[in-house]
Amino acid sequence: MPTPADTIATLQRLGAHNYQPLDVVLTRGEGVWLWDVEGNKYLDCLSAYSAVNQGHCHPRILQAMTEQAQRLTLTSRAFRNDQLALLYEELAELTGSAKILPMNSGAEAVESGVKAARKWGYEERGIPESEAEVIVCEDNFHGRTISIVSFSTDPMARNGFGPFTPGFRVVPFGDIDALRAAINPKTAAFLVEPIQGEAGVNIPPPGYFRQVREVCTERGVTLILDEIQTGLGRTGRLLAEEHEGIEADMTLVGKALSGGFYPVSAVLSNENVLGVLKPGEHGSTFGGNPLAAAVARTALRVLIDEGMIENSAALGAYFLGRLREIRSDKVKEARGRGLMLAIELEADAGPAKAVVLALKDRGVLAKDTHGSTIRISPPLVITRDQVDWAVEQIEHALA
Ligand code: IF1
Repeated sequence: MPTPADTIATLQRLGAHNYQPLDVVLTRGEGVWLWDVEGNKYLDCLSAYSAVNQGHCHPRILQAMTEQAQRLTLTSRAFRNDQLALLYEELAELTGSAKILPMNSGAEAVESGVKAARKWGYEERGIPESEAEVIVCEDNFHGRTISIVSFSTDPMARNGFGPFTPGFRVVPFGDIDALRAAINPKTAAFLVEPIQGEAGVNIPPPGYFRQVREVCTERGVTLILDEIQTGLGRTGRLLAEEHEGIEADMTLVGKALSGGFYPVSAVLSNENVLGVLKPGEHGSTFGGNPLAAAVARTALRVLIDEGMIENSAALGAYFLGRLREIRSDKVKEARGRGLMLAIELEADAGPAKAVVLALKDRGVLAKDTHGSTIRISPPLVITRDQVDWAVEQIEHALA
């Protein structure tokens, strides 16, 4: 059995160094808990960036996966299968979508949404061919493909990967006047996260999205909400857009759509935007496969059946309240919605990474972002006692 040091050495030797992970070698997960190869137990406060909302290795999703895996895993979309229609019905009923495009990774859902919105712009809005513009926000994070990093404002995500895909315009997040000014006859869509996750859990001013909805409706711009991280219960509602009382024209989901068992994502839209895609114009080898569909259906079911969304709202409010009670001159602000939380440290409090490392030593796994912010996003099945314990560890780690 290799030692953790051997494992880490092999990962460093043979793996591309596109991550700098914590030196914890995990081997088992159950609910909110993770164990490393030395038997140490951790409370997961990242949930694989919100892909494990249902808790690690949820037994009902595991059962759905193993049963389907013994029957049929992949046919390609050249043929039909008996699981995909069932997933479509579940998603359409839960989200009110009229058309669905199943993909695999979140980035693929983003790319597919932008492709459909551009084509819709040419065919339905008369935008001159190859001149469509998509408006995005500063500090956005939508994935890692070349077109997606083409509109990133993070040098680390872009440097060295040019030349970049044209046709994107950047506006400040939360600034409705900037959005209004950016919209022009070539604007096909506005792509935005309801809450910016990687940017450090940036919540827009109240009413911003209601105004966004009005402006996009008024000017005939497709509103694409990227709910790949905020969706599926993370913010205390099935979709974060519900907090704003609006409905997107196109919604992107992924991550927890499979409960962390399998890459599954989807583009959800009204009739007309996805309606522009004709046979042979878009596709994916694994997109919409029966195994992904069976897993995703159960992942959605357990979110609803086991009250995880309500728990996210209640325990998120409780967790945020407890975080705000912490008396530490290091803490600038605690913020969040549902169980999508963050602690921002004062500029002179030293790197958030130091607190993350101290948390690891106390049995809590969390992630820092942008140097001074610690992301806190446990699985939605967390209990009050576990929140209390986590807050205690956070207080000690800060001290
Ligand atoms: C990494 C960040 C989070 C996403 C939103 C699309 C995607 C993501 C709102 C693409 C993915 C992941 C990617 C992963 C770490 C993580 C992340 F730090 F990178 F930014 F969550 F905040 N839209 N986010 O958050 O989905 O293709 O990855 O399935 O790249 O390190 P994907």
